[in-house]
Amino acid sequence: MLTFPKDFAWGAATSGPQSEGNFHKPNQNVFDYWFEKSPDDFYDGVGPDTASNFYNDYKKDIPLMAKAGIKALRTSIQWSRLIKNLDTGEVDEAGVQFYNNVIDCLIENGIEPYINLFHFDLPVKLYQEYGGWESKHVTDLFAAYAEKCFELFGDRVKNWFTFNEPKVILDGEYLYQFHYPLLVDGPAAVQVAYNLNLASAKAIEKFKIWKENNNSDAQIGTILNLTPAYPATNDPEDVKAAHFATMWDDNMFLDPAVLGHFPDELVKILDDAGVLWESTPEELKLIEDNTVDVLGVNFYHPERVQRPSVSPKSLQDWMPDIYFDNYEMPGRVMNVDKGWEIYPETLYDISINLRDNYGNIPWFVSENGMGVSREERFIEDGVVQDDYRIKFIQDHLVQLHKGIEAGSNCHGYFIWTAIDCWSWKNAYRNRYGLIRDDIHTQTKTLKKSGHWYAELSNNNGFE
Ligand code: BGP
Repeated sequence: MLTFPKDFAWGAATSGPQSEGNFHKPNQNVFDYWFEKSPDDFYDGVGPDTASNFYNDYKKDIPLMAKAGIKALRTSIQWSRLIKNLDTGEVDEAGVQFYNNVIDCLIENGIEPYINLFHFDLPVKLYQEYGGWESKHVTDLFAAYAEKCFELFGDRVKNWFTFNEPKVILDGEYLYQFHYPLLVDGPAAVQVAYNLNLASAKAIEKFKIWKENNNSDAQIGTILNLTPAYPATNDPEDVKAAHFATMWDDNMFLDPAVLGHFPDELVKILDDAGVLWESTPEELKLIEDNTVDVLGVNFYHPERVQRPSVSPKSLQDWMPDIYFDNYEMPGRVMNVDKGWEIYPETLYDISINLRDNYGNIPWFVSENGMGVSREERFIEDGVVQDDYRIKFIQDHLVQLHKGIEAGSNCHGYFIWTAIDCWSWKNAYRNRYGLIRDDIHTQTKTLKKSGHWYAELSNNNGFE
């Protein structure tokens, strides 16, 4: 039996834009806007409007989550739905009511709410009017929105998070064109990275004041997708490339969030390349003073990296691609449907890295999961027989447990996701849920993994 520490949180993660659907919309977010403009960019032409219908179904969905053993749910508030006037911060009453209902319903069902404030869903107006995350004004608006959330829901929410996967915002929106506005602009991506760190610190500053004034014992963190890079060979050029990739993909957010400063080496490289962000000493001090209490780690796959093949001269502008290339390691185990490598050992490496280099910060796995297409193939007796997902979770938990035994301060595991949900661009192609959603009828049923997860969570471990 592999037993986890007492009070280990067995959870699931989702997000507002991917689950709620059919929401009364005081504002559009970038995904609403993009889908309306170009439905063909989305798999099967399916957009975020329906998602898994959580807005209408939460009263049925939440008890089902409890049945799958989920004791904590990480979801997000949509800025575009909660705030009616994005400049003044005036709230939308229907939005406030909905999030109040959800939080209450979770608590009534014995599920601890973990609330994240931003899951890629920028209100499109803030992009169109101010340039989105390139603008420092938007970082102030974000902090004001965060403060509003603490005031509205802080009497019941004890676990807050500023951002989900800020690195994906750069990758998707400013470098590799998989999220709106589909730009290719390396220098802007660098500024956005800085501004997202700044926005997180500003929200944490507001949180601390709110916490003090309200005598609260809540905590705040951020959620990072860590993808440590392993070099293709021991050749110093490959090792150097992997070192840069880890700094760029992980440490650019991990270091400021936990240690309060950017990695000196990365700052020097960006400065030498003439693309370093604009910062002020006051902002850097704010980042230093407002580190996280807790870290959420989304882990899906590591990176395999080799020396770069791109010559800087072949690019019009600076891109991180001049420092490293991805490497398709022969023989690696792949989730073919999603195209991601499966290598649970990295979770152990992350545990040890956080223990040794980040002050053994309290952390939890805030997302980990397996996306599989056409799961109806595996239905028997009305239940998806997803043994592959159970094995995937077990293999990752073995490595996590090893990390905890070695002293890493991990206190939870959150599967992505509770109920099959809508995914950015992929729509419903890859399903991740412990609970199947028949999207034609919005009928939701536990998969085999849902029944198994309930046992796991009730036993605090597995045989
Ligand atoms: C993470 C995101 C989630 C979720 C998940 C699965 O990066 O935080 O929002 O979507 O990945 O990825 P996908 O839905 O693209 O298969």
